[in-house]
Amino acid sequence: MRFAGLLLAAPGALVPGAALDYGDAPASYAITRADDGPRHTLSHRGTLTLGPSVTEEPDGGPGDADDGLTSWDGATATVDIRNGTGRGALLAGWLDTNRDGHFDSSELTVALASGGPVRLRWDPVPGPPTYLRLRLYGVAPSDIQPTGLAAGGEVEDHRVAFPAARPSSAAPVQPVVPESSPPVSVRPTRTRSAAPSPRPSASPPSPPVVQPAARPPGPAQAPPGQLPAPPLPALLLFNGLFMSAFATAVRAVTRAR
Ligand SMILES: [Ca+2]
Ligand SMILES: [Ca+2]
Ligand SMILES: [Ca+2]
Repeated sequence: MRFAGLLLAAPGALVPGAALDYGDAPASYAITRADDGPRHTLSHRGTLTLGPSVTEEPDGGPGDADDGLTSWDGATATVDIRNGTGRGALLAGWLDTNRDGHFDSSELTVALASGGPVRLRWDPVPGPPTYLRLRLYGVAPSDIQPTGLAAGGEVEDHRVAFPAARPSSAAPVQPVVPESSPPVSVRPTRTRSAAPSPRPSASPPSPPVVQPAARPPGPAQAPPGQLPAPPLPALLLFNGLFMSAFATAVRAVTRAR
């Protein structure tokens, strides 16, 4: 992103061996001189800073004192700009919204900074903490980048968090009725006895069907054409009389001889 001509030029301050301010984000964001990390000469020390102060470091790394970010609500960063140069300045901020460990051009927001609080805003990206890089330029850069050398101003890296999502208020649970379902009408329950229903016109009830009981075993039936066998007591009586008559006849014959 180019802003050439947007700001008034300031006296060149890229003096070899000048004191420099670096960033202190994790290494993946590029912070050291070897990685062409962001660095600002301190030519405007005391007149153009993020917050009240700026520190000098030999190289990028932990230990930088950052005091320019005064508030952060998860989408808006409020930055305290101290600008005593009498000229305009430019504030650039990169928020690693996709949390890939790099500041991308799509994550850049800029604002003019004449002094006082300046707000930079991004679309909210709730989730784990991520990093925000602020660069304040006193000289219009030809190409605004999260890395490289700049004359004057300051760079600060901040680890920013996001507020926890508020639990939604418990809404009453509504029964789910498919739209295709027909409306359901509920009839009141009748508490008195119902009117006698008309008797069915069907035929009178059939008599109960009597199942045949098991018959005790009886005398065998004689086949057709034969006399039935006499019952056993009669047969025994007949045999007894026969034997008695036979014995009497035998005795008579014996006496006759
Ligand atoms: Ca500062
Ligand atoms: Ca990123
Ligand atoms: Ca710094």
